Amino acid sequence: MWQLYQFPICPFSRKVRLVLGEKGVGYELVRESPWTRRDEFVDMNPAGQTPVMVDAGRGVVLIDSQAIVEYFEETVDKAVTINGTAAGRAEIRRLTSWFDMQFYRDVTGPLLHERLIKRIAHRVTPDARALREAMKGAVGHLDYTDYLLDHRQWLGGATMSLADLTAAAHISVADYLGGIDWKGHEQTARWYRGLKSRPSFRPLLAERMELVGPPSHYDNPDF
Ligand SMILES: N[C@@H](CCC(=O)N[C@@H](CS)C(=O)NCC(=O)O)C(=O)O
Repeated sequence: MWQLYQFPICPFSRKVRLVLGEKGVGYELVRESPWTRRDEFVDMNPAGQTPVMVDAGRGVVLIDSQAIVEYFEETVDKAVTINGTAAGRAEIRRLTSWFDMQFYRDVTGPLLHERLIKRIAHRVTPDARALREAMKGAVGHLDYTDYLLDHRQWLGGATMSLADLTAAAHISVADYLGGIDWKGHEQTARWYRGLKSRPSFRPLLAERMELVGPPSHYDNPDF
């Protein structure tokens, strides 16, 4: 049985969980708080980052969300998430990387640092300026997803793909942390409502971190 080392609002773990959910791969959750740098976890992943997936029975350890999802793309036929032509797959990979790098740098990373890690690990209050910057960054990113969805049915093209699951993973964490102002982003909100109602998404929306809760609209599939 696979075990996934993660914490509930890690966007990279959510990306993996959405892919596993779509593909119907079973796994057990193991709670890990990477900011504590637990020795046994750092021994397993020298980067000390979540997610990590382990199949102890077969001696397989997978590290890094992209490496993990590509492993399951290669080994599970159901629900291909990097699909289409070579050019189409390149576009899916570009957008996946866009959310994992740029969106994380501008939005998810600062929000996690300010609202969660500072509170839980350092017991200090968030920096209001950094929070404002992250929320401003989210507006710019959602303007871009609105633009993409004006031209395509899904972010990466005509069918749902890893680009959508990755974007939704990051946006869901930013939304949990109160960093998304949905006003004026109807295209993205409509797309996100569709993803939120998928069976792969529902368990994620039900989970909570200690000390830091989401706004009331967060798990409403119609919002
Ligand atoms: N490239 C990695 C990034 C993983 C990552 O940054 N995870 C965060 C939690 S969401 C983490 O463990 N941060 C702790 C650290 O970087 O020390 C992936 O895609 O898995």
